[in-house]
Amino acid sequence: MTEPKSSFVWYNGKLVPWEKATVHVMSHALHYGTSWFEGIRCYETRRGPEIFQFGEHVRRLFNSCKIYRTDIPFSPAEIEEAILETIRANSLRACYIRPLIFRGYGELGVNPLKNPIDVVILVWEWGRYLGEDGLEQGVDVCVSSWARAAPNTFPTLAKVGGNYINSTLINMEATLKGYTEGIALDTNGLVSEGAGENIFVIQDGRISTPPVVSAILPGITRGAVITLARERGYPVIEEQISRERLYIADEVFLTGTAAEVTPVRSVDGIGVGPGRRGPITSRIQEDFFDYVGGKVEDRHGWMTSVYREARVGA
Ligand code: PPE
Repeated sequence: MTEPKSSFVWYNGKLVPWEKATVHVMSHALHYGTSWFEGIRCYETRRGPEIFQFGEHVRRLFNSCKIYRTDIPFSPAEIEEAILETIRANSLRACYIRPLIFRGYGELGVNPLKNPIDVVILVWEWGRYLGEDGLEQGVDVCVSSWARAAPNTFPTLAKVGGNYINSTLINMEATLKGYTEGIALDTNGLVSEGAGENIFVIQDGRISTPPVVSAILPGITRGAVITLARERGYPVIEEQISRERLYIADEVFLTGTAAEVTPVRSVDGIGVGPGRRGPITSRIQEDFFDYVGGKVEDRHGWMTSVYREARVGA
């Protein structure tokens, strides 16, 4: 396990050396989970380094903060520019990008409103989230005994630090039992998502994925994969999915910025289809990696060049 690291971190408007990007232990976020973040990937393409779905991620970051009445002290264009600057300062060509907004050191107590809103941007090289083998062979997952948040408890559309304490329970349970990842159900007992990924189920050539009301984070990779699959002519529907459909599916796969498109080969020890990556999953993986790798034209305008001219008036 190597610790993530690069040279510079963007911290409230300035680039600082990685080692200097620290917080006081009295920071609100450390005590109460009051942080909002994104995970974005920059890919090395034939056209140069490009960020996948840049605008969508920055938009979701602002929406996550809006739900929690947190005004980011920078505009979306300034955050975008800061991200580009951070990648360039670190001379990275392919990396994972983690903008993080958090309530800092001010008062203690659950009311966060008087605490400062700090903004950091971290970039580093992050390889295969669920393992290199996982992408080809598929991963083994289990259904977690932990459910996702009930409606009107922890808003799942917000990518907020506090929500991830649930993800850690799901992932720890799975990995300590020898699985690569855990799949959570919602409080109705229907399939929701992985600890850090959305899930797709394929049966008889039809692709299904849980809808937003199944307590999912509506993934940006999920959205792109739905578009790519439909372009290939596969019907994709958002529908509530019962647990047992995972056991009888022909194919199952996970999507996420970190996880990309990863096949699932077993659920609770039951082989999915023939127990290896299936043909539709392979096709979708290929389409996804061709797109983000710049092997095909950027027909949807999903890619943003890192070394484009700096925007005027950002
Ligand atoms: N659900 C959850 C709970 C989730 O954390 C992610 C992303 C997704 C779905 C997929 O969303 P998207 O990346 O927009 O396609 N998880 C991020 C963090 C993972 C981590 O361990 O940290 C990610 O993939 O970047």
